[in-house]
Order: sequence, then structure tokens, then C-alpha cells
Amino acid sequence: MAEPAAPATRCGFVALIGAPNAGKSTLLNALVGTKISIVTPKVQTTRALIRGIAIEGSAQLIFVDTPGIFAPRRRLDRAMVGSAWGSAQDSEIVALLIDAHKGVQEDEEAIVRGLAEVRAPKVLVLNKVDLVEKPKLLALAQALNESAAFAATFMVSARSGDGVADLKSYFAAHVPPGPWLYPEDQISDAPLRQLAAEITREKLYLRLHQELPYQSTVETEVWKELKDGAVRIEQTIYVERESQRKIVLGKGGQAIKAIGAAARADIAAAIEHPVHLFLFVKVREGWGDDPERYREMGLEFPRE
Ligand SMILES: Nc1nc2c(ncn2[C@@H]2O[C@H](COP(=O)(O)OP(=O)(O)OP(=O)(O)O)[C@@H](O)[C@H]2O)c(=O)[nH]1
Ligand SMILES: [Mg+2]
Repeated sequence: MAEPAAPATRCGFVALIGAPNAGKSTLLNALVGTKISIVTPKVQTTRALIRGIAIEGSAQLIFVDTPGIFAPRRRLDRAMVGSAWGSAQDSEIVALLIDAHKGVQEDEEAIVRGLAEVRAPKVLVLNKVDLVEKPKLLALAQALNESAAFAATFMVSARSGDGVADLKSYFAAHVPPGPWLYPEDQISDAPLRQLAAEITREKLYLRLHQELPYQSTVETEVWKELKDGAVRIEQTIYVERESQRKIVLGKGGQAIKAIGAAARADIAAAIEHPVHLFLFVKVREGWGDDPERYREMGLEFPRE
């Protein structure tokens, strides 16, 4: 008698794409069950691909949170949008997130057109259903299904978790058979120093307004485990001009102090160790055109 076959495993990449602010990072965190990707009310929060890993039955799902897709202007914009489309090309399933409250506008129309070039099966996810009446949702789902070929349509609230379990089951049933690519308990492939830099950038975004967040970036320079179990982390916030440095510091250092306190608490919670966080603010004119900054972010440097 032959041995009974081991239960077949499934495994695959699921790209979460959409316009800025659609709720991709919120959905990634909900699907994985832990905060892996930063979330803010501002557009263009996510800058590079963030992978979050979840197990559902016999399937391992590798979700890829991507930067929002919009009409790029700066070099950094082009790198971000390029990485999002690249992820769509490299995944087994592509989920298009639409902010149902915002509906379909220029960015969304352009993304739907771009999807025609993507070979993987596409799934439509209407998000933020907590903000929208049912008839409007149905009309939106119908209109989008007329403009592109979606294998399925889901209505979710990434924030409340409504509908997320159904979506996850769908992905688990539709990724291809194959061995798992990551150990069972791994939920992200991002190094902790990158996660820590992202957390600080989230606090910067939440604290500062207007253009400033888009002109800053955060890097972890030092990560030192101390004998008492705490971790000493030194990070640099790069801005483009001296006037911006003053804003990040705030009157009497108020702003940087608040950003540091909020970041320290979240980093400590994420790594489950006490943290001593030291933030430095440096002016680096034109960092948005410096290849080294892109390498640090995990983005390809666009030639122009
Ligand atoms: N009401 C409501 N708000 C949501 C929902 N999902 C996300 N949001 C909010 O929408 C805003 C943007 O969420 P993110 O997850 O950062 O959106 P994103 O698509 O990752 O944005 P980018 O990284 O900038 O492209 C945040 O303020 C979220 O709290 C939802 O289901 N309902
Ligand atoms: Mg995001």
C-alpha cells in the first residue's frame, strides 16, 4: 500500500495595487494580522514593496503592499510607480484596491487601463465599504467589471476587518500548488532596521503637514543590542533644505521630540525590546536624485 499523500501545499504572491490612499497597507496589515506596513491619512505613504506573509489552511500567501499608482512627476514618483507595476507583473494574483468612497477618478482609470498588460488573474477589491451605501457599491462594482476582466469582486473594510477573511480564503484557494517559500512563523521579510525607519517616517507624516513629508526620508544608521537587552537605534531624517530641517525640529525641538517619542514606543512594541532612539535631521539637497537613497529604500533608481 502506498503512503497516503501529504496534503498538497499552495503558495503564491498576491500584489495589492491601487491609487494612493486606497487602503493597501491597511489591508496588508489586516490580512497578515500584524502591523507590517505603515499607514497614514496622506497619499504616497508607501514608497517601496513591503511583503507580508500569512498562512491560510495549506496555503502560504505572500502579500505585496505596493506604492500607490498615480501620474508620476519626480524621479522618486517614477521609482515608486514602477515598483508597483513590477510587482503586479511578478505576482500570481493581482488585487486592485479601489477606495469605494472616492470612486473611480483619473488615477483609477489609468490603473484599470494598465491592468490590461498584466497577465495574472485580477481581483477587484472595493475597500472602505464602511463609508459607502450599498447601491453605490453595486454600481461601482458593475462599472469596473465592465471596464476590465476581474475573476472575482470583493467588498471589504480593511480598517474594520469586514470581508477580509473571505478575501483571504479566496486567495488561499487560488494561488498555485507548490512548496512554501518562507518558514511557517515568518510574517515579513523586511529587516528590523527598515521597519524601524518606516515607523519613524510614519510619525513624521502624522506630525507634519503639506509638502514636507514628501521631501524627507528616514534611514537607520546604527542598531546596537545592549547588554541589558535594550537596543540603541540611531536614525537620520534627510530633508532637502535648511528651512525644512527647522520645521522637523520644531520650536525648541518640540516636533522632533514628539516624533521620537511616538516612534520609540512603536518600535519597542514591534521588536519587543526596550529602545533608545536617537534622531538626527540632516539637510541633503537633492536626495531625491541620489542613487544611494534609493538603494536604502529598496527601490530601483530610474535613470531620469
Ligand atoms: N474608513 C476607512 N478608512 C480606511 C479603510 N482602509 C484604510 N483606510 C484609511 O485610509 C487611509 C490610507 O490608508 P493606507 O493603508 O495608508 O492607504 P495606502 O493605499 O497604503 O496608501 P499609499 O501607501 O499612500 O498608496 C488611512 O487613513 C486609513 O486608515 C477602510 O476600510 N475604511
Ligand atoms: Mg501604503
